[in-house]
Amino acid sequence: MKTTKWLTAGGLAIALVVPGAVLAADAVAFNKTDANGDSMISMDELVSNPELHAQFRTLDRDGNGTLDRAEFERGLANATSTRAREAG
Ligand SMILES: [Ca+2]
Ligand SMILES: [Ca+2]
Repeated sequence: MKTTKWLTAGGLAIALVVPGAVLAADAVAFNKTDANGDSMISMDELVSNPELHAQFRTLDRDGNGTLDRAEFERGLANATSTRAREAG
């Protein structure tokens, strides 16, 4: 089967797949957090993520009271690098 062959083609395929998987994970996190589906994360919706909720005012760069996708993903990146620092 063609798909299976491509997936087992080796290191190059893996190198291409992994960054895409990270982006997809961010998109899934955003959609999961955006409970009402308006493409904005409100403070209420962020209650499910205490780590980002605590930083809400900082992450809301334009001060409009909601996080758009870019603001949310910046928060995710910050949270990830913070965890990496604490682990290392
Ligand atoms: Ca929302
Ligand atoms: Ca905002």
